[in-house]
Amino acid sequence: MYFDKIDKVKFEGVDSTNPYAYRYYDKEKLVLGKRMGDHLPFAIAYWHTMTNGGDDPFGDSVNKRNWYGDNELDTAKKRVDAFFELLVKLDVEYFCFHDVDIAPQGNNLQEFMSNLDVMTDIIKEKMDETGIKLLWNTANVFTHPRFVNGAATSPNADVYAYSAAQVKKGLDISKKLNGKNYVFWGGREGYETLLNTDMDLEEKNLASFYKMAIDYAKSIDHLPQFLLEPKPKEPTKHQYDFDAATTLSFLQKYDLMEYFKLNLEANHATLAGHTFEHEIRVAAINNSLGSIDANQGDLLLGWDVDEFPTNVADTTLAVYEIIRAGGLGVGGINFDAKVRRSSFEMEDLVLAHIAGMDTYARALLSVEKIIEDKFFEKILEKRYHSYNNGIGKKIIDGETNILELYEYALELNEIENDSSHIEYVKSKLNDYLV
Ligand code: XUL
Ligand code: CO
Repeated sequence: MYFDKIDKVKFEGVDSTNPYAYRYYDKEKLVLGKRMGDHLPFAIAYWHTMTNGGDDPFGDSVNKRNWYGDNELDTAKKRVDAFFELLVKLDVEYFCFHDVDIAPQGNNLQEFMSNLDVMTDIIKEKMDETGIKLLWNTANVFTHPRFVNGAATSPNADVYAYSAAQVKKGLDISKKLNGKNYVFWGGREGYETLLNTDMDLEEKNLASFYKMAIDYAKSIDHLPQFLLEPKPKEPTKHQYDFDAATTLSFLQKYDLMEYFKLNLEANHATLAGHTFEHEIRVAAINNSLGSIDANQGDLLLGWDVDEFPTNVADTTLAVYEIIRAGGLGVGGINFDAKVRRSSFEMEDLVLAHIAGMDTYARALLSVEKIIEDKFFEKILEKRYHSYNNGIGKKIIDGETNILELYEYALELNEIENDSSHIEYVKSKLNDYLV
C-alpha cells in the first residue's frame, strides 16, 4: 500500500465535509440519459502524477513520494503498483502515459525497448486485474537532448529515424495494452527563426511521419484513433500545431483527416489566445473532436501551468460544447494537470483529482440544467431566424447568386439589427451553475 492513509473515495453528496469524498461526482447518476461515469471518462496522467518531482526553474524537487526503490527499474515497478492503487481508490477507469514515464531509458535504444517490454507486461497484468483501460499512450520525443531541434521536424534525419522507432514501439504497446487512442503532441515540432528553418520541408516530413505511423498501425492490425494535440508555443516559439484550426488545415492538406482527431487541452487553448470551448467547437464542427486534456491555465501567467481544473464556469462552457457535439466517443478526459509545488504530500494527488473530477461533475450538472431549460437554444433560434425563409433560406439552400442578392439589396430600406443583449446572455450562465 502506498496511499495507506486513504480509503476508496466515494460519493458522499454536497453536504459531506470529508475532503476525501466526491461531493458531486456520482458515477452511477443518470444525467441527460447517460451515467455520469460514461459522460466523464476520466484518465490519470502518469507523468504529472507519478514522475513529476515538483521542481521548477528556481527550485529542486519537493514532492514526497514513497515509491523509490533500489534502482531505476525497481522504482518503475513500484510506481506501477502505486499508480493502480490510486486509480482504484479514486475509481478512475483510464490512464495515459509517455514511453519514458513508465520505463528507464537505459544506455541505448535496445535497453529502453526491453525495459518497456518488462514494464508493459507488469502494467498489462494490473489492467487485467482491475479492469482499468488505456485511454492513450504516446512517445516522448522532446525531453532528451537529442530532440533539441525537434523530432519528426528535426533537421537531422537520424533524430527522425530515432523518433520513428519510439513511435513504432508505442504502437506495439498500444496494441498490447489495447489502447483506444494514440497521441502525438508536437513537443519540439516548431522553430525559433525562419533564418535557419525550412518550414516546408519540416512540415512535409511531419506528414510523412504520420503516414508511416498509420501504415504501421494497419500492418499490425491495431489502428487506434490517432490524436494530434495542438499547442501554440512552449517549448518552441512557433509550434506547428498552433491551435485546432491550424492543425486541421495541416491534416486536410496532407489528407490525414480520416485517421486523426484532436486532443484538445484547456491551457493550450488559452495560450493560443482562445477559450477552451472555442477549440472544442472548432474541432466539433469539423467532425474532429477526439479527446481532451483537462487542466486550466492562470490568467496572470503566460505559460503552460497545467493546474487541476477548479473553475466551474469555464468547465461548464467546455462540457456544454462536448455534450452538444454528442460526447467524446472513444476519447476521454485526461487530467494533464499537476499539483502545485507546495502541494507535495502524497494525499495532495488524491485531493487534486477529487477537485478536478468534482469540477467536471458540477459542470455536467450545470449543462444538464442549461440543456433542459433551452434558454440559449431559443436565443440561437431567434438570432438566426432570417435564414428560415425568404432570401435567407435561399442562401442556406445554395439557391441564390450574387446578382439576385444585388437586386434584393437595392430594394431594401435601412436595415435594423436586433441588440444581442450580450451582458444579459452571459450573466444568464450564472443561473445554471451548480
Ligand atoms: C504538453 C502536453 C503533453 C501532452 C502529451 O504541454 O500537454 O503532456 O499531453 O505529450
Ligand atoms: Co496535454
